[in-house]
Amino acid sequence: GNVRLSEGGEVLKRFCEVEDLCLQALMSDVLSQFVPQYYGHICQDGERYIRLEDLLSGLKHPVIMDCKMGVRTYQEAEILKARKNPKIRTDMYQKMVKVDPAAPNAEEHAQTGITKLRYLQWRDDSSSTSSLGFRIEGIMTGNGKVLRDFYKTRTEAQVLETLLSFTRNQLFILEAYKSRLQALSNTLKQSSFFNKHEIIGSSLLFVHDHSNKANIWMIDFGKTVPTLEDVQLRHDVPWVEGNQEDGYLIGLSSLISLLGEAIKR
Ligand code: 4IP
Ligand code: MN
Repeated sequence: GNVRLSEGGEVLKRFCEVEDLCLQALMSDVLSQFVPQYYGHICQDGERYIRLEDLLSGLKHPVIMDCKMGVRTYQEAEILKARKNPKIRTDMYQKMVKVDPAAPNAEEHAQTGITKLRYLQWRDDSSSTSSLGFRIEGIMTGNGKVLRDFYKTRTEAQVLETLLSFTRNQLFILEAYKSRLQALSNTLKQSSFFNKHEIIGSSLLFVHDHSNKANIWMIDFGKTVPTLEDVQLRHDVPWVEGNQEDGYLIGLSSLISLLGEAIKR
């Protein structure tokens, strides 16, 4: 999508101020070891880009999985937009119908449109986001094939099957992923960035290759914002409108326990 390769082990990502501010802050946080190295900006052909470490550099036929973290993937501001000035999106109605023709109600069918909030909530509820606190967004297999059909991967059993096929049941890889997530969990507790940011739509990128290297990185901070009034978030409690909670740690413990299940298999 908005990431493109550049020379010299770097990637360029379309500039986004919200993300840029997060990356700058993260470079001097204990979490920096879980975030791609940030090298500032560059302008090319009149477009501004963020320069980041290429996480795939040096890997042979990497296998990649993107997990979007949190119990919701929309900001609280999206609710206000839907209330004040509901914009009806035909493209989102069409994406919804393609996955589940029965999902729209009579009114939505009649107007062949839905709000972005409605679409994102439906995505969260039909995937594992609302229940497990994360969802699988996409997988790239070693031969470069991209799998994106995880819209209805919702139950623990379905996610577990996907994790097993992604890792091809390789115990060594599953264990490496699990311990990396446990290290992340410990580091998040010490991070001053983490307790003062609402992390929405951010992913964990799982990467392994045939040499048994396996790693996990925090990416995508375009909707990660400092909390209002310096509120400290817990990240492990349910979200109710206004509490700013994102459920990041709910997703992280689900992932750790599912990897534990996969290891037992
Ligand atoms: C996408 O839905 C994702 O939610 C995008 O979020 C979002 O982009 C898109 O909104 C929405 O259509 P699907 O993944 O189901 O296709 P992300 O970029 O975090 O994946 P935003 O703009 O919210 O970042 P629109 O409004 O860009 O269509
Ligand atoms: Mn986006």
